[in-house]
Amino acid sequence: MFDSLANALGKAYHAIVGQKVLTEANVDDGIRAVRQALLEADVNFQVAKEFVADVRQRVLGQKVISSVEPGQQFVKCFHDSLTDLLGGQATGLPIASNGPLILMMCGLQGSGKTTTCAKLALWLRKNKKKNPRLVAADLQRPAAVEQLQSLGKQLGIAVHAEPTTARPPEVCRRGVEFAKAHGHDVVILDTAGRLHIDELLMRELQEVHDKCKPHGVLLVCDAMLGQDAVNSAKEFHARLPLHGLILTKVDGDSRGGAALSIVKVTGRPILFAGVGEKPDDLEEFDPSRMAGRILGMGDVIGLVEKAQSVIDEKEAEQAARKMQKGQFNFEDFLGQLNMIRKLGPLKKVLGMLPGVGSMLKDVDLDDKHFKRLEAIIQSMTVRERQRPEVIDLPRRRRIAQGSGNPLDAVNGLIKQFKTMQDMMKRMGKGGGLPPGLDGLLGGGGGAGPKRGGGGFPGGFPGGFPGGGRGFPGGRRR
Ligand SMILES: Nc1nc2c(ncn2[C@@H]2O[C@H](COP(=O)(O)OP(=O)(O)OP(=O)(O)O)[C@@H](O)[C@H]2O)c(=O)[nH]1
Ligand SMILES: [Mg+2]
Repeated sequence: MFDSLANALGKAYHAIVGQKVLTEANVDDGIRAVRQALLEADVNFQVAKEFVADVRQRVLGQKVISSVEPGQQFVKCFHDSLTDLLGGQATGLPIASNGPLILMMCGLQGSGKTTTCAKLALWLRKNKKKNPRLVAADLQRPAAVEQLQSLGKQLGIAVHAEPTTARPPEVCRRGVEFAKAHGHDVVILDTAGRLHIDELLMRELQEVHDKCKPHGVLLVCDAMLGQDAVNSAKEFHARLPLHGLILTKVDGDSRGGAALSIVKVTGRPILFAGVGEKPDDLEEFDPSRMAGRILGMGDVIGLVEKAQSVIDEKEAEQAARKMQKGQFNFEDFLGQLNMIRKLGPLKKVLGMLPGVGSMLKDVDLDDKHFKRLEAIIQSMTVRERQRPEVIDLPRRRRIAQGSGNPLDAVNGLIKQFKTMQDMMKRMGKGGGLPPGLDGLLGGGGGAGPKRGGGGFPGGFPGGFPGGGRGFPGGRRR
């Protein structure tokens, strides 16, 4: 997602990171590189132009803070402009004051409406404890009704469907009535797609709108269409009052042009992003977080949220306490490894950490590697795990043999563990966080690869837990 943009922007700000002072000349060099990166990412020309003017003004207009490097200041301005471009604050769904919340989906053919209806229903059930009902109002495309029904069945979400001879506005109206009568608190209307904005279907949408009075019309846009998605969104908005946008197929969009232009062009916020074909591949869209991701600063909040959902808080807190006292041992380490494993494919998780992306190419941290670490720890006796300092050479040899690993691997793990222990002790004494983790806490927005470099590999496996509630020894967000 946004890979090429992130790379190009990375180059742009690296031109400035490391400069002793910010002058108009070197700012302009950086700005030129940014403009180039945006245009290559298929960002609307006008939007790119205004954006760089905004960054420039912010950079040159700010006071020079002596304790902050110019490069970091530049990144901060850049991040703020990008956040504004993406909509500033995160916008939620509308609120229904009485009766069920009625959401109407619309969009071009194949943009992902039906899939997104199901994803959103699932998201609302999981995150907002809602009891949604879907309404199959696409009677245009054969099999559209079955598609929604089958998704509903798979996810255990109720679907209102009628014979294809019915009229969509009537189906929607009855769907809403039915939902009210059966205690559903959300109704999502899946309307027919169109190749482009045509009169007949537009009128149908307006009729659905008049009959059902939805609290929000959500336009589903395929990010991979780039500027075409932006243009059609503009046209839709001229015909129907949009509450917001849902950008789909963001996973397949390495350029990011649509995401970066659509809010500015339509004046409507992006609420959610579809990041895959599976029902739970839907993310709430947060401009600041997305800006951080694009800048390669890591999606810190995303990581913390994800961690919260899978990490056993009690266990994590216990581990954090032990760490602070310098009592962290291999058994705790194993527990931590397992928690991290639960966070999903490792690289994806690590990719969310500031500065880690660039480190990954040198550090072999795939799941296989973790399995190996696990095998080594499991070949230790209980005493060895609890008191790592007793592991002398003969023991190391035995552990290597027992776990089917070379001695080097055992030595490497023990060394890494010791580094980590030292670091934890320092953190416990209030000595501040290692550079990588400092960035993880959003310290000043300047945690580019430059500063993040030293945090891993020692820091992450141990430094992370406490997960749910802030990090040991660290500031809270
Ligand atoms: N990779 C990826 N694929 C997606 C995403 N959202 C939808 N799709 C795929 O896009 C295709 C079209 O999705 P639908 O939900 O049927 O689109 P639609 O807008 O309802 O299509 P019509 O009803 O024909 O207008 C399907 O193959 C989906 O799996 C996404 O976020 N990422
Ligand atoms: Mg559909």
